[in-house]
Amino acid sequence: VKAIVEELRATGSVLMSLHRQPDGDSVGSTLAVAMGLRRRGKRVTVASPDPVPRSYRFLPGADEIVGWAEVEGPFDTVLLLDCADPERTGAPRPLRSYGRVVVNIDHHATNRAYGDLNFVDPGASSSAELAARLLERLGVVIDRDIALALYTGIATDTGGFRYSSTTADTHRLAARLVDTGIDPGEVSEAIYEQNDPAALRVLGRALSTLRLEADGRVAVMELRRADFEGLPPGEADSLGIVNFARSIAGVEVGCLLREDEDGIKVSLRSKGRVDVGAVCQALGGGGHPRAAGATLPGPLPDARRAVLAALAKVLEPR
Ligand SMILES: [Mn+2]
Repeated sequence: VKAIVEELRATGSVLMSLHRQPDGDSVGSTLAVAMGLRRRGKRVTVASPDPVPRSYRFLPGADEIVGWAEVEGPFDTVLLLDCADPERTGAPRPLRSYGRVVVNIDHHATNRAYGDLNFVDPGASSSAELAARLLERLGVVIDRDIALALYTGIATDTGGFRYSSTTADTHRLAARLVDTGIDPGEVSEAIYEQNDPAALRVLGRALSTLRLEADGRVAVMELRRADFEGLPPGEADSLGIVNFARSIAGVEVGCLLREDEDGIKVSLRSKGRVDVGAVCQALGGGGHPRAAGATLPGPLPDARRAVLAALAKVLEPR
């Protein structure tokens, strides 16, 4: 962290990027650090490969995020948070062509320390938790706006403080953030209660395909392209459809298969006994032990077979 703090103290301009299909942690941790750096007099540009989902557009600075086509360099520093691998930024050119130093801050266990400077802690609940530690080391005062962004990252990546990645430290940090004057109820409403009715209908279609496999230990749902036609990207994701599959009694892994232009997007969620991060890595994807994803070639029934075969290998016999 020391080398990163020194780099960010010395830098004049910073390019940051969200990851593809940005979630609350990607948007929250990145905007928090961007605000902190701007307050220290740095010129900061935040790029994103995909539009910011509607549920995170209330965050200060979200409307200043630009597409990669608008990025003009060069910058002193390229700084990424929550990007398990550099491909996730969707940058059209190698990251090193945008700046002389690439800094990588993340909590994904699959992160391979691809930066020149790396701060990777898989024990952290979220990249926002790491962002808070960094801002503190930079001497940035965490005000209400920064707290709002950090809180959003932590609350979304811990599933509302429900996952076991939530530690006493996570709660202590959240308490400090709430002390700045943010209202957790308002944040929850902004994130979870702005659903598009069309997205809920997509959820309904997914639920209607629910099937139990592997002796009731895997629940699978499917979405075909026609099921979410016309819905802005990310809108259905924000409902956490796959979590409904995991929520069933006796189910260890929830699975959502979704037809996409690149193939079949697979999302897996585990209650903890099965490491779905490893399963998705074997399928060419990645993620966390309890939440991971991969993209497989279609058609859908083939992808379904491949996922169930990969899960059968790791499900311990009862
Ligand atoms: Mn994250």
